Amino acid sequence: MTTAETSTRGEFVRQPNRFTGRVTADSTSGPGEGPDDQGRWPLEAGRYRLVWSKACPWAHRAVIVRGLLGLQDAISVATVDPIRDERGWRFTLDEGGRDPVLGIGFLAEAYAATDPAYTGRVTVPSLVDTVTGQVVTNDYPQITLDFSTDWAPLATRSPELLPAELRPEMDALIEDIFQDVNNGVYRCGFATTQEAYEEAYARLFARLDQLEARLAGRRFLFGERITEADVRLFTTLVRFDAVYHNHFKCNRNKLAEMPNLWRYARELFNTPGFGDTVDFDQIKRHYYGTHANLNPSGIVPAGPDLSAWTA
Ligand SMILES: N[C@@H](CCC(=O)N[C@@H](CS)C(=O)NCC(=O)O)C(=O)O
Repeated sequence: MTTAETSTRGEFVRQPNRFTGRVTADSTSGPGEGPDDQGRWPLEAGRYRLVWSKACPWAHRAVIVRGLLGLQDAISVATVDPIRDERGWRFTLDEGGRDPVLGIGFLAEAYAATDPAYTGRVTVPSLVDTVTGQVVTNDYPQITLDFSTDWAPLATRSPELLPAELRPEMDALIEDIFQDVNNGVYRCGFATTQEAYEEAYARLFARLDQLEARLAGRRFLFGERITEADVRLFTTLVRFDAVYHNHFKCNRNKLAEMPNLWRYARELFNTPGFGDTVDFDQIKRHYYGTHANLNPSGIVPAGPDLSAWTA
């Protein structure tokens, strides 16, 4: 299948993020006002709503970071149905099929309220302003960085997910993890030529081998402390055996066959804020039920046995 996100070589090329607003402490707008002349929305507890799907790794990372930083009272969360219909992400898990705060049935309504001409994919995570109903941002890499920095005045915990002294090395590592692992599994699954698939597969497993070696001498990616990089790697690893190994043909081996990565992923899973945000049922139903080109029957595999995550 060829889409707007397929290159002529059959590679999956992810669309850019349309909305890149920022909520900042130095916005000159007052409470309830829109962005200032530099596009900065005012920081306000309870004003913005994070729309996520439990299935989505990009949205999942935002929910984990929100929890680790203790931003639950500052940023509310709306959960969409893991299965989209032809109008996209929908609030069918909520009473009456509407988000109780935003009052909309589809995330696309917030996109239309922000940019009526928008024709791209409507994506989670999206941070939506409850005052205007507009999308502030769907820029998933920036959202978690902002939670650690701009949102710090409202955070009730301070785990230091982005220690300044680690930033240069961490920024390089999270870029490698994004290209080859987070997005790499999608590049395997959505490739439309053998060549593009094999290239993505080789890069994915070369990177996982490198991370496996890195974790031989480290508890987490940067030693004893959990950082943003761990959150980003975790959301792909936790979906690996349940979905990517089979559905996206990332099948050189399972995560459970890479001892250091497996030990690491399970330790994170059993850390408060990680495993308690994982819903394997919604993850599996989303992927296997959504990509009809990859899984025309829509049948959701019964396995694998996921009990080892909590053992
Ligand atoms: N905003 C990013 C990443 C977020 C993303 O792709 N989220 C997925 C779920 S994992 C989504 O919302 N997909 C909606 C769609 O494909 O229509 C993008 O546009 O690529």
